[in-house]
Amino acid sequence: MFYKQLKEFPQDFLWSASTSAYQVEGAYNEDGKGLSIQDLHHPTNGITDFKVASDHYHRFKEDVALMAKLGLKAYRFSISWSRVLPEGKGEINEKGIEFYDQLINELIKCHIEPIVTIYHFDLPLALYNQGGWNNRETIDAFVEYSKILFERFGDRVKYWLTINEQNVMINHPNAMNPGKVPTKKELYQQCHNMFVASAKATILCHEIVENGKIGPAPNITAIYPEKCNPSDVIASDNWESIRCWLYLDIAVYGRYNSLVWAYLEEKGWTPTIEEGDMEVIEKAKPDYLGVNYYATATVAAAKNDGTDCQPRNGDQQIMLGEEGVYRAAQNNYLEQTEFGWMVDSIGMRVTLRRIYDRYHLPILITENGLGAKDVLTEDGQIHDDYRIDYLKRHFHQARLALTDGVDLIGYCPWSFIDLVSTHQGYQKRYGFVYVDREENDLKEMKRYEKDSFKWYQEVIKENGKNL
Ligand code: BGP
Repeated sequence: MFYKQLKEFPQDFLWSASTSAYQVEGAYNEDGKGLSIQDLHHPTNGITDFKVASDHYHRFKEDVALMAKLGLKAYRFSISWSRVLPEGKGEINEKGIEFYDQLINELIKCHIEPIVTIYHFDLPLALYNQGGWNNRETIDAFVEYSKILFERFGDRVKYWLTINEQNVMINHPNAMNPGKVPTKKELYQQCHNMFVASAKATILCHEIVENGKIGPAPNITAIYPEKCNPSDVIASDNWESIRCWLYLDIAVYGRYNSLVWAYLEEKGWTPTIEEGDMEVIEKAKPDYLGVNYYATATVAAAKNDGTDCQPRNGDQQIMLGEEGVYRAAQNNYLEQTEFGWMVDSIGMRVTLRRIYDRYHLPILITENGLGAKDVLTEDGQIHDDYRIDYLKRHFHQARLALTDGVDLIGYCPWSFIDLVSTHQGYQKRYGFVYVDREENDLKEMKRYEKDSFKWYQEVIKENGKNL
């Protein structure tokens, strides 16, 4: 649809940016922090581990000052579970609480709304060693941990996100399981346990945090059929339900997606649902939906002949296909980033429209951005015009989605500052702020504003009116 005029971004639009604790903080074993599963990460191919990261733990004041200079209205970050509870439960590490207290106070002082993700991929190692999400006691630990956060920070933090990309943790389990990779049956049990945990945290947030708003933050994307062949459409529906709707249907409607349930039954992967689980899940009502969006996916009908799953390296955006369910296909209408992720700004509008149409809840884009090999010039500049171009196109589509009627409340590009990419360390950078370090040479970690920093600063200043 062509519009004569596009809607303005609302005055209180949350122009934001994202990070996550283990990718940005460093200080992995300081001030009483317990280890998380990410701290076991051993560098491969010269890629850094997460031990020092961007040293935000020690430089948060300088970083918040940069956020203020950028003009951010909000900042999405995650809390490290094992910094607050070194064993995942039990004794609180007051030093950990102190760090987040200071960070939150600094943000508030700069009029930046904190948006907190409770759990972003960094399960405490102690819990992992006791079975992790296979063990229902992890549900109780998550609830205990969430309660501490709501009680300690709920007076200042009003926007909460339960679990980052639960769907990625289930569909791409390698990075979350330093030991043995769980079977699919185990993964869907873990998935169910996480559903119960988030539901309990959602209910608790509403009880404890005055005017608190809480929602999930899965990685959602529209799935396209390769052709208008109806069998391709069936395959794209299959994958869209398995990858996306399962997670949001549970959160919003409190029920398992019927297509996914049929799939789980067929595979013998249905989870054990204990008495009371579905009541809790149904009772928990999110206030908004966090959505991480990077790229659409295109699929073709499964052949079910043993060749549907491609033996190549997948990551959270690169599909492998699944025998008898769908095959990965090429989309020749789209470009790719240098790391092989599809670039599809219009696909973001498609995704937002589908989500809003299905759930009618406010949407916060909790992640979206371009990972690239940035270059620091001798005179301290980073000319990331490719990132500006990427974001400009996506922001424009966000505005179109807003004009389409989607209740979009904010946008948190990934990432505020360079941080450790999950697979490519500092070779793949996302930030508005450059951090001068290499994979294994920490240098001084000086911060530099990229060209995209200045561009985003303007966008925020004029409330996106030229997008
Ligand atoms: C999302 C994760 C983030 C972040 C981002 C970029 O899936 O929620 O933690 O890492 O993807 O991905 P990568 O770091 O692999 O480039």
